[in-house]
Amino acid sequence: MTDLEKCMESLITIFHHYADEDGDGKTLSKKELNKLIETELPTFLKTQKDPKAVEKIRKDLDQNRDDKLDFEEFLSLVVGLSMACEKCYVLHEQKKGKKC
Ligand SMILES: [Ca+2]
Ligand SMILES: [Ca+2]
Repeated sequence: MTDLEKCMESLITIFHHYADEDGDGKTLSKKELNKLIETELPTFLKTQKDPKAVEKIRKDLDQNRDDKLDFEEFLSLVVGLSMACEKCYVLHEQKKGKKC
C-alpha cells in the first residue's frame, strides 16, 4: 500500500476503534471523541488550553446536531487540523528558505 492509502486506512481504523466503544460503531459520542482527541491528538490538545474550545469545535463539527460525530463529521476535524498544520508547514519551509 502507498503512504496515502495507509493514511486513509488509519483514519478509518482509528474512527472505528473509538466509535465502537459504546456499541454504536457508526458515530463517536462526546466521550468517545474526547478519548480519541486525548489519545490520538495530544499535540492538538496542548494548543487548546481552554476545555471550552474543544467543546466548541465538537459542536461546529456536528453538522446534523445529533450530539455525535459520524465518519464524515470526523473527517472535517481531520481536514481542518491538516489544513492548519499545512499552513505551519509552509511557514516553516519559507523560514528555512530565507535562511539559505
Ligand atoms: Ca459510538
Ligand atoms: Ca452528527
